[in-house]
Amino acid sequence: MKTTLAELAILGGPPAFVEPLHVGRPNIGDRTRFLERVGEMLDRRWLTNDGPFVKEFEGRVAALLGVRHCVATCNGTLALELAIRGLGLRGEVIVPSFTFVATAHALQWHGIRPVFADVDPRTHTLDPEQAERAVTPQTSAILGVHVWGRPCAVDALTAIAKAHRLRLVFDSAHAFACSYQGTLLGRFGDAEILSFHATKFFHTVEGGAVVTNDEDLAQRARLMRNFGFAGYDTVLTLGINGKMNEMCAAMGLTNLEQLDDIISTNLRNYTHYRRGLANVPGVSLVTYDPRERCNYQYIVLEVDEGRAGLERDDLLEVLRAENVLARRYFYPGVHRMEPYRTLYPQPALPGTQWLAARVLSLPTGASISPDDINALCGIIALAVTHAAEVRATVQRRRTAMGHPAD
Ligand code: T4K
Repeated sequence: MKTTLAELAILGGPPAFVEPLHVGRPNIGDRTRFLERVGEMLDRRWLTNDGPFVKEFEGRVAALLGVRHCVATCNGTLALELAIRGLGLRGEVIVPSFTFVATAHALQWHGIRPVFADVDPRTHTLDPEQAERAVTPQTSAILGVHVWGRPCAVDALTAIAKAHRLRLVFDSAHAFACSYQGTLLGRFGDAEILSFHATKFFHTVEGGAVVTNDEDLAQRARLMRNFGFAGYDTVLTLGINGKMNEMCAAMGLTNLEQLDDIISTNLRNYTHYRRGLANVPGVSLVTYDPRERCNYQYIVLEVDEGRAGLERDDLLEVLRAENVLARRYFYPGVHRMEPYRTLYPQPALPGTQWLAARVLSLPTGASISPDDINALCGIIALAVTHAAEVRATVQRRRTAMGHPAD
């Protein structure tokens, strides 16, 4: 545990961690069980195309979430695309800019303009009032994102979608096993989409799903996922290859068996971070509502420069020097990325910009121990205690490296 300024790596001390700590280090479930399943798959010689593991996985996810249909896909972005196509979205879709770029890309890829509306900086999710203001005659849907697994204002967005006759989709890439007012997410709006990417607390290596209670949508998504095939030689619609393979489903089934353990580990980590950062001025941990079910997969800080004496980016450099690969999810906001900043005039999104300048995601999951977390929190506390010296050092380094401001 570092206790003096000189020990900080940014001031010349040795890095606290020999191996880098990653934000998205995958959780690996029971290897023996996974390899048994891989063995079964090889023996069966059925590797993809709606195989038995995929069917079992879909059934288990649907049952867990209490939703009628789960259509598993090769990734979350493709699941978004199937929902977009399957629901016939067009024109404009209202979406937050404070999200991973895939949320908007999936729309733009299909010639639909993502219209960015601001988020509520307290919740980090789409502000319903701002979403409603963005409705135009071209709007076909609202696409809300349950950022960090904290649910959007589901009821308010549902009412707006109904009032304007819009489709409502939720990007639940972060929100597997999280609830809204006690009901697990996955059955709200016309559809929700999940990501099971390796960096998610629960993963299938690569994977995703459309979950919905809409029978027609599920049927269309299934068809489109497999080139539109309805039989050996019958193609009913335009389709794509969006299938989940058996290896990924085997990983998913194995990890599902340990879902509760993974969540407990995340909760343990969250509790340690909370304790470790409780008395650090200007550095606050984004909290989760204890009345809701939550996967606790993201540990997110907000850095208030005025109180901490450090900017978020200063802290990022301090941590990187210690071999902690913290991430600025979701900087700078999708509306300030290409192609959106060039293609469309972008509105000022003060809530999004305020957040994008302050947030920092930290490592969690099974690969990080309570001792690691204590050491990491100690580094943050030390940097804030000596904010002026740390800041001066960071600025000198930036100037020496030729980029005075990021
Ligand atoms: N909607 C939302 C709201 C999303 O957050 C995402 C994905 C999507 C939609 C789309 O879902 P998918 O189509 O991806 O299923 C990562 C993930 O790749 C991405 O899935 C995730 N969101 C996003 C928040 O994080 P990057 O570009 O930051 O990944 P990368 O390569 O920088 O990796 C993150 C960290 O994890 C690194 O420090 C390396 C470490 N890592 C990564 C992998 C893959 C490992 O240690 N081992 C690994 O196997 O996007």
